[in-house]
Amino acid sequence: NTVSVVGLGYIGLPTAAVIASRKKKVIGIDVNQHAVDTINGGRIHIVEPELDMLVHAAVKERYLRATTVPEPADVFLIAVPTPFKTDPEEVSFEPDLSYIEAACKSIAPVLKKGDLVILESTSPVGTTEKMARWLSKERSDLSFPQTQGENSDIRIAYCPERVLPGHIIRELIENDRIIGGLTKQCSLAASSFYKLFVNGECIVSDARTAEMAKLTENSFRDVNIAFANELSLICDKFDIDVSQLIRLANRHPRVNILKPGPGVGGHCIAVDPWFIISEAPDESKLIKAAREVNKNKPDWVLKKVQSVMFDLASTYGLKVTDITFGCFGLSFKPNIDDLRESPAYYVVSELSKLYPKQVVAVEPNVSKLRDESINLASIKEALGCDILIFLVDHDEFKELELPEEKKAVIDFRG
Ligand code: SAJ
Repeated sequence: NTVSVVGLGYIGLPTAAVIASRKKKVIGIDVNQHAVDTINGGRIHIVEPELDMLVHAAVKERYLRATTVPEPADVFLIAVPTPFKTDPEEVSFEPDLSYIEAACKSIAPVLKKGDLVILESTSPVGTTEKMARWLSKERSDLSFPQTQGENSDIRIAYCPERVLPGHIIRELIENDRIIGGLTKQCSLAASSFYKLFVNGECIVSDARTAEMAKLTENSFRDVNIAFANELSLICDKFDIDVSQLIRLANRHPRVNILKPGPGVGGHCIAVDPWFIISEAPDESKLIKAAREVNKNKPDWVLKKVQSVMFDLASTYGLKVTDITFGCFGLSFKPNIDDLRESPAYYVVSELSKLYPKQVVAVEPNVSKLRDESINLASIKEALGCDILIFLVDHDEFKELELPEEKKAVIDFRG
């Protein structure tokens, strides 16, 4: 049996490599010629622990091969991006399914009777049904699960990815999977496919529930982080240490509050709730409010830093243009190099625009930045600044000895 993985990004490539490591023939498809060439050379174009070794071995042993043109296979696994179309004012969001539609169009000509097509990309509810429609429209044969039920000639399922960046390979194998077939036979086919490489349980559901489950998991986390972030604003007003407060409240057997921070970053939690909100705006008021709390947090952080700066200026009789800022952390969460949608990066970048030459940033996981307006520095250099701002709880920062005479320390990560 041959497996074709469409989209060789953060999810598709690790999945292709893990399946290939089970000695299955895998054809990876991507529109990006550079990614295809890199992979065929046994190398990778993204950063993820263990992935380089896995891809290198799979390509060398000829189980994995990448191409830009789809070829016949028995299973097609679609893992392409589903971004959001944002209007210039950022007031409305609309899911952009064009990559899924393009993937369907590209594989339709090579599909044959008995093939299994699985969608893994995070998608609004109803997308798998749309995918089936797109596929049948492209093929002259109209037999697909919605109209033909179990008589359809191909099987279609939605099975969301749920892996944590930084631990993708382990979680791909160990996590339970939700299997959402368009029919019972579709679910059974998808379930037996995942059992090839998944040690977790494969739990059968239906396509719509599986789509909603993925959105629910990330919205749950967003809402819970928003609660912690809202508490941090309230505590600031009451002059209470929010970290200590949460530690105490969490001693209650049924309370488990997450950690506040400068905001929510990454390309999943800050985006996925919109897939629910945009389709059910009247019903998802709490999810929307939580998203707004998290989205507004970086600007609150920026204002907080400025108010500390003005206090410092008046207390020490300093000029604002003489005060220096040492910022600790740029990535969207601890111990990774990923800067996408990072609130820490946003704060440092805005601060650097306001006070050029007064801001330095330490990011132990990144050696070079594209944005030249941010000045990277060593821990030692940053510790020498007037205001120390902790934005990411990297391991390197936890054991720091702060200079005794420090004018101001602002810790947004507890
Ligand atoms: N964060 C806080 N406080 C917390 C926890 C997280 O401020 O207590 C912040 C982080 O600093 C970061 C953001 O939230 O900026 C998101 O980080 P994360 O570790 O919660 O999640 P991601 O985006 O790395 O991965 C999530 C995971 N989803 C869940 O845990 C429900 C992962 O399992 C998903 O596969 C992934 O999204 C995805 O691809 O959807």
